Amino acid sequence: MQVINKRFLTGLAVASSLAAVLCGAAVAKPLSGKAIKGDFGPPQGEPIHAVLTSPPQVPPPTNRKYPAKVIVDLEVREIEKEISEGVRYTYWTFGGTVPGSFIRVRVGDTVEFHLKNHPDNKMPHNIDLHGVTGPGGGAASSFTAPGHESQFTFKALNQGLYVYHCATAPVGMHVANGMYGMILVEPPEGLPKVDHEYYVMQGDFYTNSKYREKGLAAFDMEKAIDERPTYVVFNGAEGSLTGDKALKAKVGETVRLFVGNGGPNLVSSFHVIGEIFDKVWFEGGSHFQENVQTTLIPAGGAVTAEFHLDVPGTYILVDHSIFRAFNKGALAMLKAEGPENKSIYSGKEVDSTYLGDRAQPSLAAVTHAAQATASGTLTLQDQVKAGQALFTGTCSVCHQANGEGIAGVFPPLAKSDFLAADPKRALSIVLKGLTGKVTVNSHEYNSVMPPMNQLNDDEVANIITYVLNSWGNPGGRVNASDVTMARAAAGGQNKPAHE
Ligand code: HEC
Ligand SMILES: [Cu+2]
Repeated sequence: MQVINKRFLTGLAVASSLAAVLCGAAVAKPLSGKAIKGDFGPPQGEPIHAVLTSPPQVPPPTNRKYPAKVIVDLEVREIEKEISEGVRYTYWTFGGTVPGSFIRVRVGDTVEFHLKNHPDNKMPHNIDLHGVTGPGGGAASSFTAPGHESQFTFKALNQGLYVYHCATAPVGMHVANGMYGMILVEPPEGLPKVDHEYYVMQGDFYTNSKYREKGLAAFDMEKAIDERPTYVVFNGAEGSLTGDKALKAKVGETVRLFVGNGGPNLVSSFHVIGEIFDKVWFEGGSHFQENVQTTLIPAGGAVTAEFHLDVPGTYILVDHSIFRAFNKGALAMLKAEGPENKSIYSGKEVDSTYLGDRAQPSLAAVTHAAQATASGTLTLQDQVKAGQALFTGTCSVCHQANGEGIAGVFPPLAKSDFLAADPKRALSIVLKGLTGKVTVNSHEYNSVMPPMNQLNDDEVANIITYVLNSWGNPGGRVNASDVTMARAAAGGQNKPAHE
């Protein structure tokens, strides 16, 4: 688009000068005589091979005071990887990762771009870099069949942070499968030094199976057209930047995030819980805004955001379209270590009530149970472990981790006589919720439990089995088909909300 606009504007300029002087020859003169912004002349020195990095890493600054010829070698790989615990997806990638390799050049550089399409790939691909001045941003010159390589050259005339993506038909499908990344075109003087630079990019994914449904998920064109993503994630997969893989920094340091949005459909309301961006170069451009809470990143757009870390803890990166964060995966973490500063914040590590099961780095037990179910080897132990992991994020908010509840507000599940009297009733309580008077261990409750129908049948069975086998409860076991029956009895309105 940007390219087209620029052409359009140039056209306008030509047209208006034409109108002014009424002479075609006179127009050519001022245009050719003017130095083009961002053109620092021919490349100098030896050609340089660009350092490409995988997310969340960013290549080092160019530290160059002159324009050079920079050679970029980028290989397209089609690979199967996890999009969520136990869920595999076939990604199409630039450089083997989603987002693709980060490219860093200096304004005025002449970039010789080599796009390789690995022979094992099934699809043709190309690349449109938003930092390119020229039709298609390189797309027309880079169409590459599997086992082939294309080459084209461009001069990086505009500084800024730019998205690149595949533009081979069907374009939306190539982008939805992960074919996007970023190129930073540094200003002539480079960027000010900071302690950490990280590369984070959001994307929406459309699968033919439900959210977190284990197994191999395939691309779903209809959902993509309808803009109903199954996953919205940072750096290609749910949990790619949580737990041990969280971004890291120390108190007192300044962090610079290069944040892009590959789309293909959604716009991101990018926010870091517990931080304020000191500066945001919005839309990847040259101006910054200060003291920003949430910044909007268009599909195919980017921002550079900087903040100083004043207190330790875990900061949560989200798309503040918040169901995406808690129910589709758009959640990442930055862990800041260092001394507390109680005058700024009283201090607490992670707010696990806020984060639910996202506070945990892994739901491996849930994945294991799903695999065991598929192979017919599910044990009581598997169910209990999976149920415990799920209980933590779903039920513990109210019933508490130890099942004791909160007196007068949330009834206990530990040694609950109400539960023991009819364990299967608990299934419909989870599916349908519960309102009105209930008496648990001779205390009356008259409150509301919302339906938990975001859980699938396996998950409900495992949670109830865990509850029945914990805290001195009578034991017992519930399986997924019991839940299926309870759901059917509850009527069609209780279909799992996972999509
Ligand atoms: C938002 C708070 C909340 C969440 C989350 C919640 N519950 Fe409840 N639960 C309640 C309340 C309140 C009641 C009592 C409702 C009433 O007074 O009618 C209740 C009642 C129950 C009961 C029957 C009473 C008893 O103590 O035996 C069971 C069983 C139960 N919940 C299980 C669960 C399970 C399992 C989960 C997780 C899948 C869960 N609840 C999630 C609030 C919650
Ligand atoms: Cu492609």
